[in-house]
Amino acid sequence: MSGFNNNWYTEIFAASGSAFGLQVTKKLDEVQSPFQKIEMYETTHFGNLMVIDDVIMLSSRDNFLYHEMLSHPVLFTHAKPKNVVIIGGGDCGTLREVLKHPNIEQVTQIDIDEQVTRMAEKYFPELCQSNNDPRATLAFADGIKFMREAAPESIDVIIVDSTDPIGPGEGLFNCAFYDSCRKALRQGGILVQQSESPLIHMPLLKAMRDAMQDAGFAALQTLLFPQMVYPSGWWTCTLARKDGEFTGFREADAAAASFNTHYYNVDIHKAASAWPNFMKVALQK
Ligand code: SPD
Repeated sequence: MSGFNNNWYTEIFAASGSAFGLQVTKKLDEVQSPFQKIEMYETTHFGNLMVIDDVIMLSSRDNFLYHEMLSHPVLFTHAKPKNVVIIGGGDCGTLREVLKHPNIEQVTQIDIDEQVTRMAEKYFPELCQSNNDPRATLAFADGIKFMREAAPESIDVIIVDSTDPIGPGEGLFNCAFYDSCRKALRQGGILVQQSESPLIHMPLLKAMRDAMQDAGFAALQTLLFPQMVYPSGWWTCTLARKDGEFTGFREADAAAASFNTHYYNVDIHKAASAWPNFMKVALQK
């Protein structure tokens, strides 16, 4: 069973017969919110660690990989993004990355669980440093309902920074949700969602892509990146265009970006879209 034992936090991935562990100096906190159990640990080498319902969400040391890849590729692919909705993302790491883009005028973050943000403010203050940016609105509500009720053609970019598809995040991985997102996007709009490990979650990745296509998205692009604290250490996000094709990204703008990133750059963006052969085989229609 996943959990804290003998100064190690270990997450067991039973379906793939594997596990990942981090050495812990102390348990910092545990809260049972109305939605989920949230734990915080201080680790020996990875800074603080957030675990939700026994699944590792982020560490201080390596969250930049995930948060940058969920933000910058989609924002440099959209022709002119002005307003962004983040579904989930309560630790505010994705929000911080999005707000680095000076052309973004408005970001609304909808996480169902306020407790995640309150604990991130305490244990990951660096991720919450832009929460008071006047362009940002933090709401604590049901992201599925929010998207269902969103005004048609009102959003440029939707970022789904969710947990795995169990618990409160489950309804963020199906055709009905993607259909709401597609309707809420403006022409040229793009959805991006974390889409799990290519090595051990291929059926889920395929099901997500199929559901996005069934919901009417015109084109998909799955990007790969490393993420040590998630199962297999290799992760993906999938972009879905409301219309048109993926024909590249605003490379010159990305190269001239006025802000710092630890992982993302033009070469990484290009490389992230290269698929290994096993993915080409598994995901061909
Ligand atoms: N297996 C865990 C996947 C969790 C992905 N979301 C993490 C949220 C970080 N903002």
